[in-house]
Amino acid sequence: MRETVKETAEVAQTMEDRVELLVERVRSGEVRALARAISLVENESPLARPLLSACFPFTGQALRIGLTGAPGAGKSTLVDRLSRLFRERRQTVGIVAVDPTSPYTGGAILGDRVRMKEDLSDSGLFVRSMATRGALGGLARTTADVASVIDASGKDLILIETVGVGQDEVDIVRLADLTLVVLVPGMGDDVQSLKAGILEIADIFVLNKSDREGADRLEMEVRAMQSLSGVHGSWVPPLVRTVATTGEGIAELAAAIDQARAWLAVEGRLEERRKASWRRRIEEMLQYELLRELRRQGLTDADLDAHAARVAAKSENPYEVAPRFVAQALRGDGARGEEIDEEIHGED
Ligand SMILES: Nc1nc2c(ncn2[C@@H]2O[C@H](COP(=O)(O)OP(=O)(O)OP(=O)(O)O)[C@@H](O)[C@H]2O)c(=O)[nH]1
Ligand SMILES: [Mg+2]
Repeated sequence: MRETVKETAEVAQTMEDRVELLVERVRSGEVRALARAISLVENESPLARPLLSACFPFTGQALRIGLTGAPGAGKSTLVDRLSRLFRERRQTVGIVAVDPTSPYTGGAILGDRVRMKEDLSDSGLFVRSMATRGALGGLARTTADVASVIDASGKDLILIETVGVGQDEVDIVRLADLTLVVLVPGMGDDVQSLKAGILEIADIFVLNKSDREGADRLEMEVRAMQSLSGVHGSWVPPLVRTVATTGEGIAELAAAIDQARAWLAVEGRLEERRKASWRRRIEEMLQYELLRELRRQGLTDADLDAHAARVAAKSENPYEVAPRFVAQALRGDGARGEEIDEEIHGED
């Protein structure tokens, strides 16, 4: 009954009022409102941008911790353990798990392996698994925005789990304040085969499954490699051995996180990181907004396909087409494919 009244009222309100109301509910800790707000962001609803804009003033409080590592390294188990420990300390926690989606089948490869379970009795813990459907603006951007909404809900910590396989994942961890790279023994030359980018962003190395054979060797390899990097200035990424399934080493890992947090808190280091992250994000936002504006002016996927076909056939020059699109978007006079065709091909 109450819900019906509320919803009827919502429909009658302007978009701004609806967004404002939703943000209020998110901030008051209403789990359903938070889930709904995230869905709006994930689905790129027209409400997403005003919603994110309204959330923005309330963000920046949470510490964002990214966890990355090979499939099955134990990231979810670690996140589960860590979040329980943080909750015991009365810290509120948000969890975002990014499941990679096969670009070929559109199905989640690892979807059912996420082990974190939302404790429904605990309002201080919020878990969201992101289905990655190859959204328009890129996975990293959507993940950042989802984290912002959770941030606005007042969580102290946000744990972002992502499988470290490609550039997208590097981008995702780059939006974290602090990055944990999870390694496991017995995966052959796995230290060597790890992407350089992933290693550079590691603030803490977690050697999980250290109950397995090869943990000593892995530790030696990481230490050897570490001495070559030194990208973090005065911070030497510690190496923490864990057995996520039993909880061994989790207290040490939390202590390492505390130390990293303390290190970040001085000399404007956290601000510096966030500034770098925003620099990238603003650029991405500009790209996204430009494409959005072109689409709003009528540019369709079919138009883009047609241009791609002509460019591939060498009958059109992309270095002429792209700047013309941009110029038209800025003039706001409609960047339809045909108009550009006319401009390019009309005279002959
Ligand atoms: N022996 C051992 N097994 C572990 C440990 N940590 C996790 N596992 C097991 O490893 C498997 C994968 O764990 P997950 O936590 O799902 O790993 P993940 O990295 O989140 O996996 P994806 O999200 O699918 O990439 C599970 O069967 C866990 O029980 C550990 O420290 N030791
Ligand atoms: Mg997982």
